[in-house]
Amino acid sequence: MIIDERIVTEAIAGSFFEKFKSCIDLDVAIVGGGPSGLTAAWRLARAGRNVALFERKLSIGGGMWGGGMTWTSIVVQNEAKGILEEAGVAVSEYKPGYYTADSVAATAALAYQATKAGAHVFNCTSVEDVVLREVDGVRRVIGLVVNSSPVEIARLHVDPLVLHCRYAIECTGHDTEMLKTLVRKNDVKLNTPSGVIEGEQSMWADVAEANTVRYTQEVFPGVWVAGMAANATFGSYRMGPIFGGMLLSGVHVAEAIDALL
Ligand code: 48H
Repeated sequence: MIIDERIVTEAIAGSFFEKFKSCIDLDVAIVGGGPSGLTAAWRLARAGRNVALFERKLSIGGGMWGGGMTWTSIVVQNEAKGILEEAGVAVSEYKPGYYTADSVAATAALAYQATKAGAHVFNCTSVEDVVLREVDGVRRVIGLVVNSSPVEIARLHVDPLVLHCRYAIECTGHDTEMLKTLVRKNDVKLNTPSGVIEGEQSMWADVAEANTVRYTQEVFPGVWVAGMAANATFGSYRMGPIFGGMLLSGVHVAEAIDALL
């Protein structure tokens, strides 16, 4: 076979822009490709929803690749073990209720399941703003403003593009970056005790793990928070390298939004 470079170029441009065009009107847009975002993308795509995930970095996976302190093992508790197993990851019991898994295998498996189920993943793409509109008298986020991460990193003055979505999920982890932008640029009140982002507290794994799921909520019309961002938004604790809460939060947000759609 003789390889024609022009066909390679045309194939990449054609297939990418087909994918991008199919995401201009999404059911769900996920911001951040860590474990919570990937799990939500997997479950929503599997439920037949048109879902896209936007990740700033070249690699999706967020904080899961490195396990604890770069030691590539993660821990999940009883309640979340089945999610990893369903994704095809081998888990082994360390002590009753505590399971370990290879962090690289777990991250790769979640990414594989999400893309295999049909989630559209855009790596190297930063969400830099939201689209806020009044719908039936209520202000609501109805879309995302996205840009190429290299543009953002090089601080080039290049305008972004815009996608609409019925729901957005804030999965940017500790930084709650998308929510911070929503609050900074607009006079809005969140569904938190103070009406703003409460901020993350120091380590308390037990409470934090339960709270990650408890605080996986719609925090503003059209915006759900999941994973570490849910904890940080509602003023809960960090939990270290136990990842069950992230996975359970991803499942929970997917089921809740799927039920609303
Ligand atoms: C596009 C963005 C943007 C943006 C950020 O941090 P993550 O892994 O998030 P979670 O919540 O799925 O998992 C949290 C977990 O990794 C963790 O940090 C834990 C358990 N910590 C406990 C502790 O005690 O420290 O992933 C968030 C992703 C990252 O990949 C970012 O690059 C990405 O979001 N991101 N993507 N547009 N504006 N901001």
